[in-house]
Amino acid sequence: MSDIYSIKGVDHLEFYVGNAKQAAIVYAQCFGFTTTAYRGLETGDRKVTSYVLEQGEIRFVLSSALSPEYPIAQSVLKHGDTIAIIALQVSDVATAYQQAIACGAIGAIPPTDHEDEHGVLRYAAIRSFGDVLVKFVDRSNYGDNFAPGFAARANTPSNAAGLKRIDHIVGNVEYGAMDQWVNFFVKTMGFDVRMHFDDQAISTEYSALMSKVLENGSKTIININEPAPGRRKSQIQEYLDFHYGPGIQHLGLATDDIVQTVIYLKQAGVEFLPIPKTYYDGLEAWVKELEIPVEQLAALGILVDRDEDGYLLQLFTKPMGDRPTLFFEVIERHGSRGFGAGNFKSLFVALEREQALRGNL
Ligand code: TYF
Ligand code: FE
Repeated sequence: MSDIYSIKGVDHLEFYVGNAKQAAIVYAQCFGFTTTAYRGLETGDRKVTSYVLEQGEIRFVLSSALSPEYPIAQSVLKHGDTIAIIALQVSDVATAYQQAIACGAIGAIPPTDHEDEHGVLRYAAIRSFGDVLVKFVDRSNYGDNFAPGFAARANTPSNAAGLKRIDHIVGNVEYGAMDQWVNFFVKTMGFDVRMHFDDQAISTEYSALMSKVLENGSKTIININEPAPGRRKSQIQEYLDFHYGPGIQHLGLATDDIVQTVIYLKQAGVEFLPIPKTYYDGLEAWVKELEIPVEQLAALGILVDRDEDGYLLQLFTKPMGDRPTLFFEVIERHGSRGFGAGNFKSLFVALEREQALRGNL
């Protein structure tokens, strides 16, 4: 299946934000990204301002509107700052688009060739859950620039926080809609379902969720969550209530040195979900064999999990904006291809403590 679609990986994620200039400062100063391209009034764009930020293989585009009727302004009004576009690199945009449409996807941008002095950038987009678009991008005939209309910023890309690549992208959809959207990615883009977590695996005393993991040949991973009924409001429902509909909940960002990454991020002011000290008292013996002492894991609030393939280290930021919607996960994998199922309970208890502080449990 995935061969026909030949998704090569994530090209970038585009955020629609209220103030791209300030968001760019946060991703640069706090998360260690470098601004590599820009469009706005100075480049002749009178509708949109965008900053392209890069670190390792990760590319974020932060866009804001210069007038209220523009779709980005509408998005910000409804969702607050959000990830609006998942852009995937494909080898054949027209085929990817036509296959998706033939399989029931709704078109957003038909296959388009955008030409400038750097060459031809080819793209198209389809709608997915909520207001999120999936964009297909082919930059194989386009030069060393982000896109037409963007001016390169003379910056040597840094890798300041050690963030290397997008490990996984997670979407939240409404109760009862998970399978529909999982099937959408399977049918329209050739993803395979790799794992699922039901509400038994992911429940606390109060609330629950269900989750399925999608993967394609290029190892692009998209997880879809839906709220499950529980005694209190699911964290997924809190997201849906504040995002005003489905959307992207978190990105797992991979590092090869989670200790250095977390030291950098914390020092720069990034706030992480507090993990109770009891989590570290209860760790199994295998954790003592790791290169990182348990005391250091505890001091930084790093979670550990393992399965038959290996282990992983992970931790989660608090929400990035005013609304309890988008957050980030930092993850270092050593063989494990899981998502930290062994941490779900502790993690969700920690998330619910924050949810309660917001009056939303
Ligand atoms: O991506 C995952 O599956 C893990 C665990 O609301 C997770 O990061 C799942 C749901 C959620 C928060 C974290
Ligand atoms: Fe995750």
